[in-house]
Amino acid sequence: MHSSDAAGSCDEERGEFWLSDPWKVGETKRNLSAYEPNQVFLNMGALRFANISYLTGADSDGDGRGVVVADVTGDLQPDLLVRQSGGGPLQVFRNGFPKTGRLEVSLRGTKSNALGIGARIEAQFGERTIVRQMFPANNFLATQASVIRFGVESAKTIDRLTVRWPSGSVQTFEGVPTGVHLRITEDKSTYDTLVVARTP
Ligand SMILES: [Ca+2]
Repeated sequence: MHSSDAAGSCDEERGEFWLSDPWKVGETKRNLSAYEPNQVFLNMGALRFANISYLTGADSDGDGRGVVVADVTGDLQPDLLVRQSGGGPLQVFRNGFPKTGRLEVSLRGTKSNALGIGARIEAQFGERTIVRQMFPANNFLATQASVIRFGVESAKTIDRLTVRWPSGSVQTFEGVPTGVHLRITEDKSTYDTLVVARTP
């Protein structure tokens, strides 16, 4: 990477700055995102999202760069790991929202790739269908575990769980319990239950 001149003037009052050598960001303690706080949105359904950043404690104005979803507390409620550019500790945000029904699914491919990357999973319960794709590398410089996470509200069972593998194989399971982590192996007629969620 080579040094370069600024394209225009910087408004320092708004936190703008220019470094001709971007490798010196950490050394100069500057903030690449001009202190824009991280934001968290709550899915309200029907394509509506509420900005709940101020409620989460995750609205740090640090240089957030990598974020992954992980369940660090073992209760199937997803937590967040955030890494800042330029140093600072890894930030862990424990999910303190009211617990909801959850289902985790991981895959083991036999004809497809080992982790089922690219597989499409559909969970049908009641009047709802949730579709997820196994694609763990979902943001800049961060990769999360190869796990599909469904929020299923109060549903105790998934009426129909369908896995469409990259190989073309399709598997369907009916009456799948929630509150667990399932491991589904390609073309195997039964699934394995790995974790049962801890009760609060
Ligand atoms: Ca958790």
